[in-house]
Amino acid sequence: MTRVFSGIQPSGDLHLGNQLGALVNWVGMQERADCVYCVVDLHAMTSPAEHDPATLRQRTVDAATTLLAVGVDPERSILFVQSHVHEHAECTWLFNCIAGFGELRKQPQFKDKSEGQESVSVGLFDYPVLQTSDILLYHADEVPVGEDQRHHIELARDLGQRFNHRFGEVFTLPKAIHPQAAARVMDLQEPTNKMSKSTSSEKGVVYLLDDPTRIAKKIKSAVTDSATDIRYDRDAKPGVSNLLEILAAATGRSIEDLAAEHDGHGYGAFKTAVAEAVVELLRPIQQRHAELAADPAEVARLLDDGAHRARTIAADTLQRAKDAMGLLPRGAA
Ligand code: ATP
Ligand code: LTN
Repeated sequence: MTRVFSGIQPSGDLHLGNQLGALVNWVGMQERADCVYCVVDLHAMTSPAEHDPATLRQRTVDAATTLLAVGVDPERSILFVQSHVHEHAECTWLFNCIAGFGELRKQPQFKDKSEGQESVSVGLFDYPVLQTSDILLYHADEVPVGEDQRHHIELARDLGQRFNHRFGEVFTLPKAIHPQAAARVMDLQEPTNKMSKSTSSEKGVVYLLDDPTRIAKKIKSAVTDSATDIRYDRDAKPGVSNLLEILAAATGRSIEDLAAEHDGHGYGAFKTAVAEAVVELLRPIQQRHAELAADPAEVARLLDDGAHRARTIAADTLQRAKDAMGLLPRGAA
């Protein structure tokens, strides 16, 4: 069976963009593949801003709970927290010794995130090597990610190939897949920017756990334009188009149908319809989240089981890699 691996950083509360752009696909892929999903807390420590320990810990539990709530099934898939499987950090050292300084320095995400920063950690520089370990330890065939991660997956392929060439076949070379998103969700206040966890104003972001009143308020104050027609045109009408796209993804109907139905009735009624659809979409997720959050021991048990199953795979791969590289096996001389 195809093995799928993906990870999400606990760098903020998950929002409608994450759900429609990525998590819906994570859940759907469980039907056809053997899926391993990871809350990548070690990656979240690399952001240029100093991280707050209590916040990191809370966000890690929240992200895992939300993944369970949206439908990641711990029976069928492996769901775990990256730092619970120490093989990721150890394998990163092995890859550090075959990765080139030059190829890491050129990584677009590193260039973006380090530019203009007063101090940049070695962790941020090494981020893609840790991501390589995440993927290669599980022999992943497919890695569903956003377009922005393309270079990181290419690096994982390059490092895997280099390793296999020098030391013998240990790693499977993965390929990035970019499943069609249910929607590319833009910020409600600045509809030309994507909705993002690390945004400056929460007003433009619908969080998966926002209550119905807050969801309605945010959608009703979404920036549109001074006209009144409802049609899909990302350039001329970014705000209205974003709402149409959200409504289509939330109801499973086509954008054309919805535009035809709502055109001529004004933005107010249209926004009410979008708000109702989003509230209905999130209701079951919020219900399931509340049940899980009321039972932290159960969440801890599920994550412990996930770490155990992940580790069985990762430890085996790491041992083969260490042997291949000539590290002396324990107990041998
Ligand atoms: P950050 O602000 O830390 O970059 P983010 O909210 O933009 O966070 P990521 O952690 O980069 O999200 O992405 C997690 C997944 O969610 C990725 O697969 C990404 O493509 C998807 N995603 C994030 N934001 C959106 C969005 N607005 N629309 C559609 N998909 C999105
Ligand atoms: N860098 C990714 C998160 C991530 C990941 C991974 C994704 C870390 N390790 C392994 C896929 C596979 C991001 O920021 N979206």
